[in-house]
This record gives sequence, C-alpha cells and structure tokens, in this order.
Amino acid sequence: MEDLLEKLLEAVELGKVDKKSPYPPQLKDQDGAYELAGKALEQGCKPDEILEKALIPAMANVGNRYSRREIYVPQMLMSAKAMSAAMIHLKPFFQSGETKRKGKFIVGTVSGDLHDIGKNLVAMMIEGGGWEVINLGVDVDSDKFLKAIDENPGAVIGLSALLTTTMENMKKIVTDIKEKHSDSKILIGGAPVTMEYCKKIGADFYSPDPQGAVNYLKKFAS
Ligand code: B12
Repeated sequence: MEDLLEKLLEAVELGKVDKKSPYPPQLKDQDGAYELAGKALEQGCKPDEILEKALIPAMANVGNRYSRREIYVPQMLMSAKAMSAAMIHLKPFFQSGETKRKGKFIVGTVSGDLHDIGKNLVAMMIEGGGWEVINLGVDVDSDKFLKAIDENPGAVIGLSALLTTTMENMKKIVTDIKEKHSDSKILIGGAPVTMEYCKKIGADFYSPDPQGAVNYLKKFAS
C-alpha cells in the first residue's frame, strides 16, 4: 500500500496524468495518477489517506521545486492536471454528504488568481458535510460575489487566494461584501493566508484546511 501511495506521489509530482499520457517520457506506458488513485482505493486505502500521504505532499514538493527553479510553470500545470485526475476517484467520497442541505456556501478564488485545486477541495469537503455549494470558479471579483449573495441570501462565503499579490484582493472583496451585507459570514483560506491577516481585513474566520472550514460551518447549520 505504501508503495502504491509513493508511486502516486511521484506520478503527481512528475505530472503523469494517466497511462496513455506521453509526459513525462521516463514514465511512458506506466500507470498515471488516474490509475494509481483508483488502485489505491480498490486496495482499501482511505480517501483521506490518499490525499494526505500522496496528493498534498506531491503538490508541496512541486511548489518547492518551482521555488528552487528546478521546474517551471508548464511542469506545475502538468502536476495540477495529474492531481485533478486522481481527484476524479476521490470526489464521490468527499461529496457523499446527507441529502438534506444544512445551508448554502458560496466559494471562489479571488480576482487575479487562477489556482483552484485547494478551493475545489474545500468545496468538495463542504458539500460532503451536507451543504449546497455554489462554486464561482477562479478570478472572482466583488461584483460576482455580491451577485451570488443576492441570489442566495444567508449563504456563508469562502474566499481562496494562493498568491501573496492576490491575497491583497481579498481585502477589497471582504470590505465590499461587508459594506452591503454586514451580517454575512466570510471564511478565508489559501497557502499564504493567516489568522492574523483574517483579523486585519475583517473576515470572520480563517482555516488552513477544509476540515476547519467544515467545523466552523457547523455553527450556522440549519
Ligand atoms: C499548481 C500550482 C499552479 C497551477 C494552478 C493550477 C490550478 N488549476 O490550480 C498553475 C501552473 C496554473 C500556477 C500558476 C501560477 N503560480 Co502557482 N502554484 C501551484 C502549486 C505548485 C500548488 C498549489 C496547489 O494546488 N496546492 C495543493 C492544494 C491542495 O493546496 P492549497 O491550494 O494550498 O489549498 C489548501 C489550503 O490552502 C486550504 N485552502 C485553499 N483555499 C481555501 C479557501 C478556504 C475558504 C479555506 C477555508 C481553505 C482553503 O485548503 C486546501 C486543502 O488543504 C503552488 C505551490 C504551493 N506549495 O502551494 C504554486 C504557487 C502558489 N504558485 C506560485 C506562482 C508564483 C504562480 C504564478 C505567478 C507563476 C507564473 N510566473 O506564471 C502563476 C499565477 C497564475 C495566477 N494568476 O493565478 C507561487 C506563489 C508565490 C507567492 N507567494 O505568491 C507558489 C507558492 C509556487 C512557489 N513556491 O513559488 N500555479
């Protein structure tokens, strides 16, 4: 089992999406992230374990290698594709929440930011926790958030940012939302975000991971 998870970690880190994918050449004709994640589940590995022992560490390695300039954006993108291919198998487990919805959760990656893997993971876990999720996608500005809030009154809002530059955009979005809907609850997250920053910009809660968000939302469940 550990061997399979190690192979999956390597496949995501090297951007091997599936068996037929020609990239990277050294893994030609070998299983990719898609097949390996499926096999890990078949062999009884828990979805959480697959995420924590293979997929998340793989993306952390990718980030570190990018920082050291050992890889560039195209390789980072292939790893993101490989991670998404593995997530196809895990998604149903995270989404199998109760049918009665506890409330609505609007989530989006803030303006200027195209990172969506972490945001989608949060969306899946929250959906699995029994909430209806309205996923606005990436590069979402204040107007889009405000429109979604108007259409879904009382929804809790989640903002994601992965860049130190776009993290600044969170501040404007939080201010714009609070100005129009002072009672709305805003939850923020993403690698560069901290609790200190959350307090500074007037958001209501910060969580470094999806589980913290699920727990926070329990307070507002109907
Ligand atoms: C994959 C990736 C990409 C992919 C994104 C593909 C996609 N569909 O998402 C691509 C190749 C497109 C990309 C592009 C860029 N990237 Co990039 N990318 C990454 C990488 C390697 C992984 C991110 C990831 O998916 N992690 C895995 C997920 C599961 O983790 P996560 O996103 O942090 O989410 C978790 C938590 O943060 C939390 N969370 C996330 N959102 C939310 C929201 C809420 C409400 C809550 C509660 C929690 C929460 O829960 C998640 C699960 O635990 C990171 C490195 C890293 N270590 O983060 C760099 C990284 C974020 N990228 C970086 C950079 C510089 C860029 C580019 C500017 C590169 C360039 N020169 O073009 C562009 C920017 C494009 C843009 N405008 O957004 C830098 C950012 C540096 C900085 N401090 O600002 C990083 C840190 C790499 C590095 N070490 O330098 N990137």
